[in-house]
Amino acid sequence: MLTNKLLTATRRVRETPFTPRVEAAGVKGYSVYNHMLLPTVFDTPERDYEHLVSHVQVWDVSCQRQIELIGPDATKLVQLMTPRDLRKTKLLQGKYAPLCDENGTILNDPIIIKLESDRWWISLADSDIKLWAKGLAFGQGLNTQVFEADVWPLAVQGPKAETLMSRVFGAQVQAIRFFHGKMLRFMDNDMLVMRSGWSKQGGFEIYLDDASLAEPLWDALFEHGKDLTVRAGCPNLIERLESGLLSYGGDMDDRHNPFEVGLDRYINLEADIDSISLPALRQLAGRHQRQLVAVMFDKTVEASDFLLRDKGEVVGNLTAAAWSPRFSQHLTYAMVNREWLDQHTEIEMDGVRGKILPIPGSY
Ligand code: THG
Repeated sequence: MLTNKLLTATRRVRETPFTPRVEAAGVKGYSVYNHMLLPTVFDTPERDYEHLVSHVQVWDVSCQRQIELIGPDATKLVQLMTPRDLRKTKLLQGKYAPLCDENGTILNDPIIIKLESDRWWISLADSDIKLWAKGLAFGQGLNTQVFEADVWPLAVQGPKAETLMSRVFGAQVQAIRFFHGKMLRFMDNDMLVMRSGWSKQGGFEIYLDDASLAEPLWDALFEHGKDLTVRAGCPNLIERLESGLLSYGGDMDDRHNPFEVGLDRYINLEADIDSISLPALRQLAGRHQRQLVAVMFDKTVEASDFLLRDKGEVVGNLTAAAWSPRFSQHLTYAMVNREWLDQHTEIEMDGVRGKILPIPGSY
């Protein structure tokens, strides 16, 4: 099925039920995410971006795998895994919640979705959380099943997403609040539709749980979206940087804690909950030595080494960079030394001036 032979197709790199349509749409590149294909470009990153911020795109984000926890102790297990207080989560509500280990280190930054009182999905970023969850369940003697569900999320993103989704699923989609979901009907099947997605252009994610409906669903979105200029798309580096979204494995990984990357906004240090990372995180609060920030440069900086330099002195590492059409600036994310950060709001790298800003921020 793969046409881009730079990535050899093997059974370890999993296709998705949408792959035939993604291929037919002319995908130009893939990445591998949770051992599954993730499209990365359809035209050019710049043209994909312009289309995303103007129209509506359909994204195969099946690689956002769902780890399902089900059983009497499922709620206990999911709360052990995250320092975000999940007690008030409503049915079919999602919460962006870091997963941290006993040292307060970030293992993943998923969306956690409550399906039933004793049934949860952890909608993963790219790391092998099923093994950690199974180990915890076994080690703690919890009565919970842990498995990767046969679910393939399809995102519909862009300013015209609500119009398109209303045509396919009915006007009910308009009543869905941000990070909440509804079970909606498509071809006599109920599927979870949530207002979410890895862009800030507005949109929804459809949690498809019947692979045989993948191509009919894709085709319905394209048939109803012709006049909306619908096309295939994928998470876009330029858009996500402008929107302040973090990428696990890129901007952060299991060497960082939530304070260093601004995810402490999504944890509840004071909550009276049983979460294995909270004791360590309470100790770490305010003590971190480095910080992820946005650095906006007047002109493109050539940092082939991905080092951030201030007048020649290395002060941090770039984690991502792209030219931003919205700000007409070269927008980068960088992990910087906090002592240096406390004394600087500007930087000069290879003669190019940059401004240092928080993520997410009003750049
Ligand atoms: N959708 C689903 N699963 C996912 C992602 C997704 N798993 C992997 C990855 N993306 C997880 N990372 C993020 C990061 C940010 C957001 C969503 C997923 C996000 N954040 C909002 C913000 O930053 O403003 C809101 C967070 C909140 O208020 O709770 O949307 O995209 N299914």
